[in-house]
Amino acid sequence: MASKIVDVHTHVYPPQYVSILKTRSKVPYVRDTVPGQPSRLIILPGEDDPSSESTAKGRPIGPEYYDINKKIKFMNTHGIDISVISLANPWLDFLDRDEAKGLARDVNDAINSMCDAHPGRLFAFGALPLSAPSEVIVEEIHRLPSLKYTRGIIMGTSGLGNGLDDPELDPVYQALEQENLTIFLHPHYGLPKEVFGPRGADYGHVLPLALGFPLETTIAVTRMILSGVFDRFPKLSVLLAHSGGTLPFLAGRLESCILHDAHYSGPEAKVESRRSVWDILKTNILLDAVVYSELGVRAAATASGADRVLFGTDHPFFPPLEGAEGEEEQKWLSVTTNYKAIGDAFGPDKEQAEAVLGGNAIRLLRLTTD
Ligand code: 5CU
Repeated sequence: MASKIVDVHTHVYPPQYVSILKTRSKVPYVRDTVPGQPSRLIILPGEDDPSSESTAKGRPIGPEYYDINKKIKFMNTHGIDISVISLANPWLDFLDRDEAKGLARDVNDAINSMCDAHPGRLFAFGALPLSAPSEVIVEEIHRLPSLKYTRGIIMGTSGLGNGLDDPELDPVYQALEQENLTIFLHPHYGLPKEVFGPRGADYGHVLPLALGFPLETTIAVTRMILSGVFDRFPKLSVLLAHSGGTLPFLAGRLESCILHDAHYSGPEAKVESRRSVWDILKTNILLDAVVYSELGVRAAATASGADRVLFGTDHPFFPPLEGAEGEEEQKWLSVTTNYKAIGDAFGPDKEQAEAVLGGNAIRLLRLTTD
């Protein structure tokens, strides 16, 4: 039997979520700017800053962002058998604490229903009501296994507002570990725009997306490691977007800094049996292969093992610059680049390439329904 191709990094905004974005006047929002042209999706912090001419208008949003049939067409065009769909950023982070619980349930139910409409083709990562009290978050985590297709949750780097090393998150990590739900850790907030300098805006979204996103993920997961999250929750599973940002490359330096820092403090630092960064990478971390280069895929596979790297596309982001609209048959450069990177990284070792393309996801995320 031919091995299956599974996309673990692919997003959707259910229609009720888009309706909320349409009512908003602050980021995140959806705006009709030019009559006859697609609406614009404005989601990133500062993206509506009028002084940043090149990014101020966000990106066009068409049905590929909310119509699940478009996702299936995209999958068919690119030979993808199964997609693990997740709400796109900024998830539910911006909601008031009173709205978060209800919308989390609605969004998670809606995404699960999308999967139900295409049996065997779709699974899901749910979203958490992170602005609600932690009991509410934990309640939603314990409800998720009742949704037939949900295998984990997607979340950003802010946690409850203080990042992922916040001890207040322990009940959340505990519930996720208990329910065997993988965290898909995905960036959104980037880096302060000052680090990109006064000319940053001249380069469009290149600096925030190519560097801000991966560094944000790297810092967030490093804070989890340093604060002992993986020592307290040794079975926690975290899928890092964009091949872990720069973690595979910097893991050695991180481990060395830990070993040489007399001021690395806190109870976690004193535990004799502190788990090394390498151990965590090979036990708790999964890395997607959304890195667009052979070198990046090899680094991911070296750091975490080729049995822990998983193909992804980032659909519907990064469409072809021209001709995307109405051209469902057209293959996307962002996808073909990732396919090629995997093929080149493993060369004649077809087994490893097939595992990264699908086998790993099926095994690690339990992508069967019987
Ligand atoms: O292009 C972008 O801004 C994005 C985004 O916001 N989220 C994502 O997953 N990919 C690209």
